[in-house]
Amino acid sequence: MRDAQPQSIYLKDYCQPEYWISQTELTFDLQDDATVVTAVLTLEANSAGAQSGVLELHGQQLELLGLTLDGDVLGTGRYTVTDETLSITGLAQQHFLTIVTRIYPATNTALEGLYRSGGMYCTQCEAEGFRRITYYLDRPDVMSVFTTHIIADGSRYPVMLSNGNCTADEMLADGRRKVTWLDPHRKPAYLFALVAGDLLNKEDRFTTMSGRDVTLKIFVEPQNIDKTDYALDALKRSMRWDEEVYGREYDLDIFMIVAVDDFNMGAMENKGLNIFNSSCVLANPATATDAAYQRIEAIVAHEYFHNWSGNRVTCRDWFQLSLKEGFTVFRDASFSADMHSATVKRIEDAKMVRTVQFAEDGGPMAHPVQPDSFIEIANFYTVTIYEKGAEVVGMIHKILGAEGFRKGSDLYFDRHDGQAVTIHDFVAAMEDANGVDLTLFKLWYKQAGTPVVSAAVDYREDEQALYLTLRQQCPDTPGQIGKQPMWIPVQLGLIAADGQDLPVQVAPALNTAGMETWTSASQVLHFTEAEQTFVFSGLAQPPVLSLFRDFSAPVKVEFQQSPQELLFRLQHDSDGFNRWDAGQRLMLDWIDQARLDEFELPEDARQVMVQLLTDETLDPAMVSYLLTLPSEAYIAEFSDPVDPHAIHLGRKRVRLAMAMALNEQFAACYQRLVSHAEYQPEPQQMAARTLKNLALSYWSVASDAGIRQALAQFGSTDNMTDQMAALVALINSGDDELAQQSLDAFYQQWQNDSLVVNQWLSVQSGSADLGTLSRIQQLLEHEAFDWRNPNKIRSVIGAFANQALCHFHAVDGSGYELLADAIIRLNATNPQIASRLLTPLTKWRRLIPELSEQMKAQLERVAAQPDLSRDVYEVVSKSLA
Ligand code: 0A1
Ligand code: ZN
Repeated sequence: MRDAQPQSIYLKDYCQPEYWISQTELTFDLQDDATVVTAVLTLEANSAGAQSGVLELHGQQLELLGLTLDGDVLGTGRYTVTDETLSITGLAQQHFLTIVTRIYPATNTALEGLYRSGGMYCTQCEAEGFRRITYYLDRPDVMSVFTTHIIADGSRYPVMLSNGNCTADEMLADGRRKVTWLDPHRKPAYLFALVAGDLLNKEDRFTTMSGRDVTLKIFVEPQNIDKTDYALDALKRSMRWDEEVYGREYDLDIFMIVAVDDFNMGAMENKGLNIFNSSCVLANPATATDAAYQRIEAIVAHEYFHNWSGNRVTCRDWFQLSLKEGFTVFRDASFSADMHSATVKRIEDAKMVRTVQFAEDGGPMAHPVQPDSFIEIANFYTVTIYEKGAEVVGMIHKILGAEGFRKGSDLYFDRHDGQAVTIHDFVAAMEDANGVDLTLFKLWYKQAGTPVVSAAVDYREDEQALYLTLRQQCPDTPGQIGKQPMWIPVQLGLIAADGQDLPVQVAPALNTAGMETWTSASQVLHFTEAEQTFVFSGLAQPPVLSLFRDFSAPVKVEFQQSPQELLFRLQHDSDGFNRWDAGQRLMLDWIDQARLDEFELPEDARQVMVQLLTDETLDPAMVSYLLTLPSEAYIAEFSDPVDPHAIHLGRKRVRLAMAMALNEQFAACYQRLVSHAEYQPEPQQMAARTLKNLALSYWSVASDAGIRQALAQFGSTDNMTDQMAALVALINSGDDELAQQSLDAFYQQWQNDSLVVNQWLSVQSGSADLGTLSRIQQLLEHEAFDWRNPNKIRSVIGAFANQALCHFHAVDGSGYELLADAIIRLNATNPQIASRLLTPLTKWRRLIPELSEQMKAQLERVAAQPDLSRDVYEVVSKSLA
């Protein structure tokens, strides 16, 4: 909690520490009421640091029990303790410092540092949690070799884990057990981890490309032991992929994953000991949906890939967070693309960027991929750092090509192995390995906001040429007024009237930045100025332009195309991403029209959709995406001002119109895709289920036969993908009694499986039909709800505020009030979760006035609370500024 106004920290103020910590030896004495931590630090003066002889260590919520320097107790005159620091004066070049602290894991509800989850102990140290364990230089540029001793009652905590390799396991005289782990790799404190509990594990092995035999283990609470196979398989596939695609292999003899129920985020890449939110690792066919399986695969890969992009090469300071996160998201996205459909993965990612990241970039928390200041770093684990950061790395990949990018990543890893570096170092490796100058490109890291690119075309019959004029402009964002033009890679194609791609010939030498204007193989234009005209020649007919294929840059595009051209591209564009994009634009237009009046599906569109639904040669996952309406949140990003009720109405009408016009085809498509094969979480089956269940959702909107089919599927299936899809269809049926009966049956069946209960909570809380205020209030009182568990909070309050938009935006402001109440409550117990829940309220300026004012009033109410955490204070104060 804060005592004074929280202060910003600035990138420009970075300086190296005065001391390094070469060795860190920790002893954890896990007792019932408290844990005593003894830290022995080997301090060495940094010749490049200031030479004041003062060491200022970070520490929070610690009880200091003892302090010795080189074996002598430190006199009180030599050190000062504040709420957040321990300062020691009069130090020389080298010392052994021993610090004894007491901490209280059982009452740690913030879930940072060492805490208890169920019957186990676990840690979360990124970004600044280690300072809740002992006094330390808790900053990522201080890297140390860690030895960890864990002492506990061996019968209650038979499993005791930390980073690295287990080097000793002994019984103490008092009957307790002491286990020792040594991690030979130097690492910052944020990668430290400890786990102790009564856990079971599933084990496997992996042989690396150089022949190292690695033991793989996933630790879980006993009831979850049948849910580890998929993650273990995903881990092995990730390890092989990183060897094949990046030439990176694993570097310890053991790699462990632990599943915990109480976790603020998805997972954490602690060296050799990844800790996962149980929802991001545990799965079996009966309890996890296909979407959950894919999420697990992606997160297992993400955390594993961090072993190189994050751990071997880490961040100098937290302003460089995207160095590891943007790059690692790019890596896990490429992995998922290789495992499933690359186009579908691209669509998924673009949806996320357009819906969530563009919103952040256009709101009060907008920040560059490399921020230049923050109040609370935990607030900067954002879609901008992660997803936009990944897009920026992806643009470098587009510019350099796969081979050039690999040369750059090899140089980066080799040059900086074992170091804590900056985003600048990453880009420099890419430049040096390829002989290119990316100075202009680096603006993507520095400038916040989403560039808007407008395009105008002029076909000149006499020249048989198409003139394409592009203009770019990036809006002002908090603290950044007047942006410079950026280097935007524009991948494009020209389509002939028969639907085939035309050869693209561009007039040369219209470009800067030392790149060829046109890379014909990748068909990427380099658009680097505020306005540029590109001329395409040899065109006997005016072509249809397909711009920003493969979502080649995270920009907003203003380019008028007629409904006929959009429909044509939905049918013929050779770029799968742009087929989808054309369809979405068309649907956005329909939804816009349908806000005002009843809607009927145009006949030409109906015909194209019939074709899609009946062509069995198409990838069913792709067909499903092409026929899925944009979400209300996606539509909101294309609306100004945002009227959530009009969006809801428009979307509902279009959905009904599509369902009615294609009822027969949806029914037939469903029947065709019903399978009696045993469930497997593998790509082809997943793709078929995606389309089958989309068909069911439309079918059941328009006819009783569809509802009957949903009911049959609900009661007969052996897998959660089909059961959940059926449940959603029944909820959307409009028959409240049927919806409630189905929900009751579902709860009856799954009440003992906490992860399934979370799905049960969120399917109601996020529902446009059911997610009313009174239901949310009931769920908050339900036996299954727990204010200490972030997954439960996300399943009820998060789902409500982010998905059940027509209820959250209730005109009387009651939805906003409920959210603000939750935030105020959580501010005191779990500030990170409280702060994350604030996101929907940060959008108040974009709403229609009657809603905007009510939302603002709730933000003001939060702002007026005493004892705001730094996390909540930062978001609220920036939102109201
Ligand atoms: N580095 C992790 C994400 C993470 C960040 C912060 C956490 O606690 C505050 C936990 C996890 C990742 O990228 O997966
Ligand atoms: Zn990460």
